[in-house]
Amino acid sequence: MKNFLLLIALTLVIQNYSFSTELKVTNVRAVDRDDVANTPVSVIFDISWKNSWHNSKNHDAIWVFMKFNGYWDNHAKLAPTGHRILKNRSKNDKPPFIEVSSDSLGFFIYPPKSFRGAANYKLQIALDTTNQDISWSKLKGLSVHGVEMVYIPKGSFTIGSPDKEAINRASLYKSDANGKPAGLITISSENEIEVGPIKNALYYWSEETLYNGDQKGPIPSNFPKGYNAFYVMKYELTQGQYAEFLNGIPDNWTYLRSPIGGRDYYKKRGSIKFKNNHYYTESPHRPMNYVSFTDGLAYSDWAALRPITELEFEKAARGPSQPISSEFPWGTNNYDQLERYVTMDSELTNSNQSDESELNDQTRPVFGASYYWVMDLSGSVWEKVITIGNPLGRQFRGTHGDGILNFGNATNKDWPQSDDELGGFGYRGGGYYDTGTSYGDYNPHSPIGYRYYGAWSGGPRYIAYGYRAGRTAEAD
Ligand SMILES: [Ca+2]
Ligand SMILES: [Ca+2]
Repeated sequence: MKNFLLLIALTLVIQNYSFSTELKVTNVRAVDRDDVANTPVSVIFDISWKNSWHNSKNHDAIWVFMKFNGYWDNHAKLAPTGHRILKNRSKNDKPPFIEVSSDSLGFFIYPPKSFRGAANYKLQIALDTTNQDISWSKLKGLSVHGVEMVYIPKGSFTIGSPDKEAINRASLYKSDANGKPAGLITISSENEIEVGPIKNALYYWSEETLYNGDQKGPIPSNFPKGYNAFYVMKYELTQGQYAEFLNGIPDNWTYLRSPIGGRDYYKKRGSIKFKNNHYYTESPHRPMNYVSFTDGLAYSDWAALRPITELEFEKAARGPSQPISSEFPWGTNNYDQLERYVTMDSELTNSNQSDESELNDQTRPVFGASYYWVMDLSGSVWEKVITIGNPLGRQFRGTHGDGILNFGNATNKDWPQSDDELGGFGYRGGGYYDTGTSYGDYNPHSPIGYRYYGAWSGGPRYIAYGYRAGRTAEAD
C-alpha cells in the first residue's frame, strides 16, 4: 500500500468524460509501472451507472475500451489479468465481474448475481505493455469510453409472427413444399439454415427483392443467428456517443463521418455541434439519427464492436417466448401502456409517472423494454441490421472491429460496406419521423416480425434512421 501511495506523483490526470444515458466514467488517470509493488502501467477511473441488474434471466454490462487520442493507431490493448477493484460503492459488496475480451480490445463489467440498482466502482485496469508501445506522451491522450449493453444468453428461440398480416410484411416462416407458410421456425443451433420454397426450410414472401429480400440461402453456419450468447447495446446509439466518436477520429476523417451540414439537420432532431475544435451536444441522451449504415459500421469498428443481424434482433426482442400475433418487443400487440415517447422538443423520455428503475418483467409494456430489457427495439429510430435477404448480408461472419479505421471507414471484410442499395443490411423496428405524424404499421413502432424493409440497404442519413451495435459473448 505504501508503494502504491508513492505512485500518486507519477500519475497523469486525464480529462473526464461523461457518457450517454446514465453511465459516467470520471477521474481517469494513468499510473506508471511500479516494479516494487509489481503493478503494470494501468489506468484508474470511477465508473457508475444506474438501473443495472443481474437476475436469473440475464444481466446488463458496460463495454469499456480506451483510446490514445491524437494517434491514428490508437486503440489501447488491455492486459488479460492484473485488474483491481479499488472501491465498491454499490449496495452489494460482492465484486463485479470483469471480463477482458480475448482480442484485448476492451472488457465487460457487470454486477454480481442478484443485483438491481446503481453500480459504482473505482477500477485499476492494467494495460498490455508487451504488444503495444506505451509512452508517457501517449498516455496523456488516453480516454476511457463505455457503452451500456445487455447480455443475451445462449438458447433456442422462435422467429416470425403467427398472423397472416405479418406474412405480407415479409416475416420469416417455415415453408411447406410450395413456399406457403406451415408454421414458424425455431432456431435451436448455429447450424446452416436452408432457405427456399422447400418443405421445412425458412422462407418469406417478397414482392420487391430490394426491400424484402432475395428469398435465397443458405444462411451459413458462421452467420450469427442469435442462438449463441451475445451482447447488444441497451439503448440505440446516442448523439452523445456519436460526438465522442467524432472527437476520437482524425480531422480528415470527420468529413466523411460528421452528420452536420444538411440544411434540416437541426430541425429534425439533430443536435451535434462543433465549437472550439470539439464536437459536442446539449442532448447527449437523444438517439443518434442522421446516422448512415457506414457511419454505424465505422462507430462499431472504432468501439471494437460489430453490427447485429436481423435474427439477433428478433432474439433480443422476444427471447424464448412463443410469438403472438403482431407482437411488440414488450410482449403485447398494442401500445396501450407505453409511456416512452419523443417529446415536442425531440427528446426520447418516459412520461413523469414512470422511472426506468421501475422496469421489471411486468412493466415492460410501460417502458417498451424487450424480453431481455433491451430498450427501444421497436420505436424511436429504425435499427440498421445485417439482412439474411442478400448475399452481402449472408457473408457476414460476426467479426469484431479492431478499433482502427481506414480513412474513416470500417475495415472488416465480412461487413457490408455501402449505403447505396448494393445490399447487405436492412431495417427493423419502425421509426419516429416527426411530431404529429400518424401511427402506422411501422411508424413509429413496428412489430418484431415485420420486415418489409428487412433487406433495404438504401436510405443513408435521415431523421428516422438510427443504429445499435453488438458483440459476441465469449462465455455462455
Ligand atoms: Ca428503435
Ligand atoms: Ca478496423
